[in-house]
This record gives sequence, structure tokens and C-alpha cells, in this order.
Amino acid sequence: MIAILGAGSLGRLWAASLNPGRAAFIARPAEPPRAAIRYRFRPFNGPESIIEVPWLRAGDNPELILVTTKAGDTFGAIAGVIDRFPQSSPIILFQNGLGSQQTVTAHWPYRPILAASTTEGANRPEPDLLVHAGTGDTWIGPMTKSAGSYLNKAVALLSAGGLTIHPEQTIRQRLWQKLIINAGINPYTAILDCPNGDILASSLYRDTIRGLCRELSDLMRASGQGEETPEALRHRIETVARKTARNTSSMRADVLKGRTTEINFINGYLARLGKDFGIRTPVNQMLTEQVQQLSSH
Ligand code: KPL
Repeated sequence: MIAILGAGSLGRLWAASLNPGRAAFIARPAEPPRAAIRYRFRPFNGPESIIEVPWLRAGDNPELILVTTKAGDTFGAIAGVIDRFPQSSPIILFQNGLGSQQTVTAHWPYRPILAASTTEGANRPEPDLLVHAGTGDTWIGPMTKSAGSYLNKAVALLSAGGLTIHPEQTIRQRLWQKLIINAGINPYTAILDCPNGDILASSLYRDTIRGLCRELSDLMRASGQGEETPEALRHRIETVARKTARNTSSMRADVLKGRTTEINFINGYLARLGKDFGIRTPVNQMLTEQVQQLSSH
């Protein structure tokens, strides 16, 4: 049994891929007991089906716990349920950005905690409809010392669902690579309220992207993430913006739906890191403040 904490798009995608009978959602303490979660699942290829995912029962001992909450909810969600599970239960964190993973591993350093970075695309155009909009890859790697010995088992368990999973010993590096892309696309799409490709022609982007990439390059070096020139980072950001030109970024979608964005774990995280290292980050700060003004955060 694989337990999933967080019944949003990503949690539902994993549940749908692992069902029947392999996945259960973990109820939060404040959640009244409800019937199983039922939704329509529209796969990337093939016909729609109905998915029914039960709640984990008291005493169930899952082989793996997937945490698919938003970055800002993650620590509280885990803290509310973790005492139900043995110290040896492996936990995989699926959050965007950086910062939430560090908070969790700093608090539970002896638990086997892994992190994942995924390019799977899923959304919920209606509350009871889950669309697997784009197939991708998922990399999983250890964040705490004791997690290393669980990696192969976790990859095998998740691969059984049919999604493409890779073991990744240097998962922090991969999280950083994704952070760079998200930092260079997401806030602009939210502020400008446009699809990813349209940011490239805007004056906000054109006036600030050089400064942003300089900050990103300095922060990567200071964090031990290697040398990447600002130009190379800009090239990567723009390649993804062109490839996903018609997409609505996750941050723009959050703003449009009135949800809390993940800005504090993307540009906000980078601005905090800059303070720690004594590196100036005016562009990250400006983007963070502008996105915070658009939403409840
Ligand atoms: O990961 C993304 C997101 O929306 O969060 C990008 C790469 C920007 C694609 O939309």
C-alpha cells in the first residue's frame, strides 16, 4: 500500500496510476471521515475511467508515503500525521521549488526522506475530473542519510504504476535545475497574466532577465551547485518558455484561482538565500513582492 498525503492534481495522478487497490489517501487530523475519494481520470492516451481511492485506515502501515501537498502546506501536513507511522516509513516529497524540503529534513533528520522532481503534467479543470495533460519523467533521490537504502524499492514501487521513474543520487542538483526554470518563468507569467511564451516579448522580462540570471548564477555558485554563466541560464529558461509557450504556469494558475502561490519557495527562497550569503538579489525580491501582492501570498 502506498499512502498519499495531499489529494490535489499530483496526488490524484499518482493514485490513479497505482490503483486499483495500491493507493490510499491520508486524512488530516481536522478532516472528518468521508467516503472514498471518487473522480474521473482522463489519461494522456485512452478512455476516461472512474477512480476510487480509499482513506488509509488506522493501523495501516504503508510501504511508502508520498507527500503531494503545496510547498507552503507541507510541514504542517506532515507534522499532523507523522506520529502515526513507524520511524522507518520512507517519505517522498514532491514539492516545487526549494525550502520546504529543507524544513522537513531538518525537523526529521533520522527519518528516510526522499525528494522527487517531476515533469508530469496534471490538472483539474473540474473538481471531480483529473486530466493527465502531459507525460513526463520523475526523478527520486535521498535527502536524508537513511533514505539511500530505500531508493531502489521506492523506484520499483512507483514504476509499477506505469509512470517513468528514475533514481537520482544528486536530487538536490535536479531540484535546483527546476528551480532556475521556475524562477525565470513563473513569476513573470503571474505578474503579466500571460502564457509562458508571451513573457519573452514583455518589457518587464526584457528589462530584468539579465539581472535575474546574474543573481541565479551567483547563488548557484555560493550554494555549491557549480558554475553556470548567466547567459547559459537565460538560454535554458527561454528554451523551456518557447517549448511550453501556450501553457499556463502553475503560478499563474494559482493566482487565477485565488490560491496561495509557491513564490516563497521559488524567487522568495532565492532572495532569502541571498541574504544568508550576502549576495544582492533585487530582481528576485522585486518578483517575489509583486507576486505576493497578486495573491494572499
Ligand atoms: O514547471 C512549470 C510550472 O508551470 O510550474 C513550467 C516549466 C513553467 C511549465 O509551465
